Amino acid sequence: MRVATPSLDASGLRIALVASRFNHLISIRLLDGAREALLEHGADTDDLELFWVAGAFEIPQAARRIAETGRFDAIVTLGSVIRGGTPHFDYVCRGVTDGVREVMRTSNVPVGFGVLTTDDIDQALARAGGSDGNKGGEVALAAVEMARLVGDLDGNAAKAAGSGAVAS
Ligand code: INI
Repeated sequence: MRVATPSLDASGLRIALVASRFNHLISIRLLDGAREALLEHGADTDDLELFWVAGAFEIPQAARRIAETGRFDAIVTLGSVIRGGTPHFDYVCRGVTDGVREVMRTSNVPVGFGVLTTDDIDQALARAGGSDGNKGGEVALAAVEMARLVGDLDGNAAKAAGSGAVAS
């Protein structure tokens, strides 16, 4: 059986990061986690490009246009939606999750979903480099793994590097 082994090798991959300015304090921590994980896994800083948007609701449109440029192998979305006293939280959460899923479904570019949806700021801080780790890093590596998988399925040897076939 051919097994496409997962690869977290980010070398040579062009990766776009889309970050929300809303709850900026959380976004910059997620961004630090994502950048650190990508560089640790071989990404070149010149291959990373950061796009700021106003809020999480804007992330899907930015991700869609970034995917359409054809310039990137993966997209990492970063932000946080923190529950307030109104249903607005639910609409923004639904907008960003449905929107990002749609970009993944309709484009060939993997999109890492790094938008935290939490009840309060402490839960967000815990997941943005605090006691629960840094979701920015985890999401960035998930996007790298998907970019390698897509490269493998596309028969793109350069993009599939590292996700070689092994017999088992
Ligand atoms: N945007 C966020 O990224 N996080 C939030 O918690 C949030 N809340 O709570 O309102 C938020 N709202 C702004 C929204 O994403 C859009 O930027 C705005 O509606 C303009 O389109």
